[in-house]
Amino acid sequence: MKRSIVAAAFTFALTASALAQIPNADEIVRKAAWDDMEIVTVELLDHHFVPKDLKLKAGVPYRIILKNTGEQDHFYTAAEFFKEAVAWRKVQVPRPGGGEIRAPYFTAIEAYKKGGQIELFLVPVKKGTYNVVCTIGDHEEKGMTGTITVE
Ligand SMILES: [Cu+2]
Repeated sequence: MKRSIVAAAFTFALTASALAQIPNADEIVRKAAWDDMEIVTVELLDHHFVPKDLKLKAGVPYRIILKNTGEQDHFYTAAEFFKEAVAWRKVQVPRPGGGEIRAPYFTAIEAYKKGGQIELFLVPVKKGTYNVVCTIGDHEEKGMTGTITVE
């Protein structure tokens, strides 16, 4: 009986830490070499992502440009990656006429149809493979899925 309580507590601790945000995200963002950041573009089409499978290096600052070149609005949602694997600097819509948003993490990012562009500034921290999906209507069934792998 006592042993199973310990095991349950241990399992809970593991689960809790597995769901945590990156604890020292602010420091990681502050110390990252943003002048040398890598720039990658992900295209959102009707109905797939290009590239479908994105590979990123842990510890490297990135500007990930999400560009919608389709006829419909699309989400690039990677909930687990966004919340648990990344130190966020910001999300921005470029100049002119854009702006930026800073937050501990984001849960969903949408780029509007025909040229909508939104950019993610982040440092991947936690290695692993994370799912990406467009959550609009039947887009997932039509093929709007992918992965982000942090190596
Ligand atoms: Cu979509």
